[in-house]
Amino acid sequence: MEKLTLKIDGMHCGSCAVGIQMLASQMGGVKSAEVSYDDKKGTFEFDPAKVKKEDIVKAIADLGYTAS
Ligand SMILES: [Cu+2]
Repeated sequence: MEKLTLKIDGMHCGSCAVGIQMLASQMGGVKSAEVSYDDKKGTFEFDPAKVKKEDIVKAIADLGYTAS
């Protein structure tokens, strides 16, 4: 299991954070997702054999946010 912390730009309220959190936790291979609107950060725990860091970044970008 690998842990990844991303800086997430483009969130404008707490439900943005919840939306990203829900999307990420529904991805196969992602064990946990915690997104903080206040910190503009997200922490994801994932299985690198099933999902790549780039996949998570892309999924967040598809929602309209910038993860780096
Ligand atoms: Cu929002």
